[in-house]
Amino acid sequence: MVDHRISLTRYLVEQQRVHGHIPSELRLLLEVVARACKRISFAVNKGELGDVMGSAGTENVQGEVQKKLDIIANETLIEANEWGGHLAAMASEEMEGIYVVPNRYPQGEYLLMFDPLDGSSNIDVNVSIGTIFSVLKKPEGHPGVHDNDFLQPGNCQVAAGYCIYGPQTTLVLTVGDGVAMFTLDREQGSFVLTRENVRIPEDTKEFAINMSNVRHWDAPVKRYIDECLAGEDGPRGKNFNMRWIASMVADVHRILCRGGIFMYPWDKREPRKPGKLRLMYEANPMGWLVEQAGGAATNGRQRILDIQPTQLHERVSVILGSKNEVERVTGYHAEA
Ligand code: P6P
Repeated sequence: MVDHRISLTRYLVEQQRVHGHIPSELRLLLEVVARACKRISFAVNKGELGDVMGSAGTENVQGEVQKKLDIIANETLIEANEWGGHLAAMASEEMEGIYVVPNRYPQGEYLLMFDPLDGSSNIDVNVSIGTIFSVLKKPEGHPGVHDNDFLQPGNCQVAAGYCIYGPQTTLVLTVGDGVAMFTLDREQGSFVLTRENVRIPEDTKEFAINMSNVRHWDAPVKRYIDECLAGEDGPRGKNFNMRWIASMVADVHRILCRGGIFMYPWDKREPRKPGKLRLMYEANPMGWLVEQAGGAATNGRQRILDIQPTQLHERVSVILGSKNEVERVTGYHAEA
């Protein structure tokens, strides 16, 4: 049977030529990122057989123990992208500073940020993990690249996506024309379009939050979750289910596929930290994907994509998913 599904390459060419959404430089960059994700997928799927499990015995800039696969994924993305001529620089959760494309390679006009392997605490227990990426244009007007060039709000992104390494390896992408999903065909070694114009239901009965933190939450979050737990006898008049995979990519993928609300809010364990998740390469790309699918993403008080970054690795409180639920939680913050 001839497979009539279209490839990632054809989808991107059509976004470039037919819809005029993206220039060829960006199309080529996204194809390189996809190839890097394919290589990471093969490394992840080796597991114990590939000497890729466990810790690398080092810490990253976040003070988190690095897994071997964190480093493999980071290096794969850098090696794949540094020579192509599409990028001026990269930034990664695993690296303190920005990585400027070496002079021996042509400089491009894009900035690529990524969390090379999100959810890496799940690597050793065979639970889905993923790569998250975000693309910005380098600001005009000055030669070279400065750290501050990366400090653009999420509403300036020109592309965003993730690749989830689960039972299937699926690349999920937006270039501002809705959300498309591509499943890796391991026989052909290529990503094939399996869903496009993804829509998140505006209502849901499923929330995702780490309940072990309940005693640390702010009142609006506690109010929302208490109401969900009260079920059909409570103010919501319906029962809710809970999911927490502790892999943002997996929780967001579920929400893109069937709706739900994901919350990693500020809590009083470390009151000076606005939240646990990072703005530039987790909340912004996921926030744009969710909005492009008809959902919403706030930090409890404002749209995540409107936040003006002040630091490369800054953290943010994240409430995203089904529009009506996110608006409810954000409304509770406004009332507080
Ligand atoms: P906790 C993974 O470490 C991560 O950054 C996200 O992918 C995930 O949603 C969250 O942290 C899980 O955090 O505190 O539940 O382990």
